[in-house]
Amino acid sequence: MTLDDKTVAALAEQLENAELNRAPITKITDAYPDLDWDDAYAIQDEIRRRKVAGGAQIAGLKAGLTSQAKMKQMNVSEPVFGFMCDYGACADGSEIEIDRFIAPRVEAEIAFVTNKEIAGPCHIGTVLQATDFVLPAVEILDSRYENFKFDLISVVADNTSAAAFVCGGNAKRVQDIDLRTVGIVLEKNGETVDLAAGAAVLGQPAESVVMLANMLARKDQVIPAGTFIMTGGVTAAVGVERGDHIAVRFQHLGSVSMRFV
Ligand code: OOG
Ligand code: MG
Repeated sequence: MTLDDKTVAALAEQLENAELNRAPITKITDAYPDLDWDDAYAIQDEIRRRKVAGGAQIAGLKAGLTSQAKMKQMNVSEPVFGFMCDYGACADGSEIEIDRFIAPRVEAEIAFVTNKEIAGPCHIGTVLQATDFVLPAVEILDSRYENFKFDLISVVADNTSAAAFVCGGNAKRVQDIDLRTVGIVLEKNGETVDLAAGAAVLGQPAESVVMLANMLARKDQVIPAGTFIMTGGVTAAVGVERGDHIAVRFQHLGSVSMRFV
């Protein structure tokens, strides 16, 4: 950790204001090149504290940069973790105001909902045993940095670009589906723009939950029972504009769609 509490608080405030005012800022490592992981998560934790103090509820947790496609797209090699707020939840099939965002991108994800506490260090067996069901989702990302110019440390501080999410389709018991071979097709305005299989995420999306639990264990935290977890984009993230219709078709899990207005 290189920052004092005052600087953490100031950077968290800058990032939250960038989100609230849709006014992107330069990546924080420009001003603080020596920031480390602990600094980045301390800033993210402070944003979370501010949100909860302001009346928002935490709707779930997320892992990001868990697929080869995303790691390549972002030129990084390690997953990152963040949280989602209740006000980011959008209904399946709904119209979403594009002006809520700075430069939104969408990506297909498989979400887990737990029914038991998961304490790391753990393994995939622990995660599968504690999973109530899985369901298809789309994450709407929005970086608070200008032109998405960021590095891993900056994106963690910015709550991993979390902005909104849509869940839909059919929930399935995790033991009734082979998540590795689930086919996923991302369509924009009726055209296929990307496709993937569940194995794109760390070989099996449940591994994202393992990594999340293990990361939290280093901070003496657990994944509580009943947690909604987005396991990371299986496809690359695709930019959207006003008028765009997005539909993601998940084999066995139904589809998720939305229109940006
Ligand atoms: C970082 C967030 C990555 C995912 O699922 O890979 C993420 C970004 O691309 O802005 O949520
Ligand atoms: Mg994501």
